[in-house]
Amino acid sequence: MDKSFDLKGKRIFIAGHRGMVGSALVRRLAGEDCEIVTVARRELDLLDQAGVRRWMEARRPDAVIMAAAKVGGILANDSFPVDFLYENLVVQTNVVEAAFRSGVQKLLFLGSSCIYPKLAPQPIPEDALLTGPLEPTNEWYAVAKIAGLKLCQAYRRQHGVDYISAMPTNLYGPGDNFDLDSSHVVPALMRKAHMAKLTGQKTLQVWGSGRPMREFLHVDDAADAFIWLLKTYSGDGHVNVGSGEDITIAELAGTVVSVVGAGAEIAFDLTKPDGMPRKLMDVSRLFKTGWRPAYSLRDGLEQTYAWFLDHVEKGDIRLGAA
Ligand code: GFB
Repeated sequence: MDKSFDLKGKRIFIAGHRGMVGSALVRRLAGEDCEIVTVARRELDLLDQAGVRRWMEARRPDAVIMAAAKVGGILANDSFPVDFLYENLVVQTNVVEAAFRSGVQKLLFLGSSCIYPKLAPQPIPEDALLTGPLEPTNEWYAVAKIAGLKLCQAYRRQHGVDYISAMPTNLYGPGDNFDLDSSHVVPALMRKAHMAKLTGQKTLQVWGSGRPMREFLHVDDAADAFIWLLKTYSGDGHVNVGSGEDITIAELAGTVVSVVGAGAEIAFDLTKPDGMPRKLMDVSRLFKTGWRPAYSLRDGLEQTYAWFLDHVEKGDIRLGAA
């Protein structure tokens, strides 16, 4: 099978274009000679199977990128298991099935590094999937994402369509969710450090022990990798997308405090969960193709903090208590 998918003149539907990943895909695709197709949530509810089928049949994109998902940090995942399992299962199934019915030949499904077992070998190779129990704080989301990548694999096997999957590591960047109850660690620590700077607060609360290790990738790098895979990859197996480097949460907190310019000391809140001890992905499958991220973590955090300040000033992000 010819592996290349030329974007020239193609109509590419980005499901979830308002989210952090979807909006990065819109920015990335703006530089390509293709038509970006999106739909507002008020016009189409992706939970509505009949509506998704009708919309897809009417718009008939050439390719689909499935970036719509119910996402959140460790506490949100742990607190709302139904939302993370049900919404993701339904939305992804509706989009993938409707894409197939309307003749879409190329589809990229986006998952997450949390699909891997809690105690997977590090760095985690793609074939560690389904070799052990999942991390309990995010198993609901993980089960949905595993079902999504398997669905794409199944369509590929049964119907010969070029449906592929990418598993990104922990992403951060412009458009992230900065709400402390539902966000991931980077926006949470950035907001807390910013508040500490404003108020002169002496300590910054970091959830858990600070010992878990995480791999971070700027969302613009992730979007670049996704488009690279869309254009060049065609295979049954999913592909890990990461930076290939990880750090402890304590180190991350120190870097965020320094980027923000806050003087606060770091304190650990042991009543909050650590989650996966480590989830560094083996990115050799991706890196062998020649792709590399552009941002260092420090540069990415600085760029994200500048975006955060801009949106605080515009009033899009409202700061309450830290
Ligand atoms: O980013 P995060 O919420 O998600 O948390 P996961 C990463 C680590 O940072 C955990 C710690 O060890 C948290 O305890 N942490 C420290 C904090 N301070 C904070 C804080 O203020 N807020 C948050 N949120 N964390 C998610 C999964 O796991 O990873 C999702 O729940 C998804 O399903 C995502 O897969 C990529 O990395 O633990």
